[in-house]
Amino acid sequence: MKYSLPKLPYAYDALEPHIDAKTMEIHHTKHHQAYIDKLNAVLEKYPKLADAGLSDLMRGLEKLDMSPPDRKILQNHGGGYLNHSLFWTIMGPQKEPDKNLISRISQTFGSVAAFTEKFTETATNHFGSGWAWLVDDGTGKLDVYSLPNQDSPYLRGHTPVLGLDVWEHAYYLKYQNRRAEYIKSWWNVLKLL
Ligand code: MN3
Repeated sequence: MKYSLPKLPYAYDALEPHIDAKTMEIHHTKHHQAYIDKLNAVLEKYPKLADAGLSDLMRGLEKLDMSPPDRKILQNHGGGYLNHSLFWTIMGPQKEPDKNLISRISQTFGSVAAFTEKFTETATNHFGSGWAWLVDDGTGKLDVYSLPNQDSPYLRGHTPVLGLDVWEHAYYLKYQNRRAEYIKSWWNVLKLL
């Protein structure tokens, strides 16, 4: 198997009370694992793609020699693998501010507070399952938008910098329908800002 579940860099209960241990455990061991299993299964059918990096496959998805249904599986489950792999690493029980990122955000959005407001609004208003993203557009410029399902910013040629999972599986046990509350609380466990 090519892809495997990355180890969580902290305990399942490390993000309490903002994200509960049960949600973290199910999210990591069940949801993330399921994306990986389906990603590996589809890649097994295309040995020629085995050595390519997943972000490169996403960037060139439309040009890959695959059947349309398999291409969709790669988009969904490759995206699911990449998105969650990033998500675990940008969170943590302790703040570890990234000075370079903070400076870039301040330059682009005016201030970290203005960025936080824009990102929160984007995540809150996203309809249905998906992610809010802070991306580097490839020219060094930062941008904020949301994408549906597990679509990766790499599909647009952008590099994901920060992502917030707003699928219900990310918050439903603790927050039920209160997505806005989950998003507000999430800033406490985003370690980089
Ligand atoms: Mn998820």
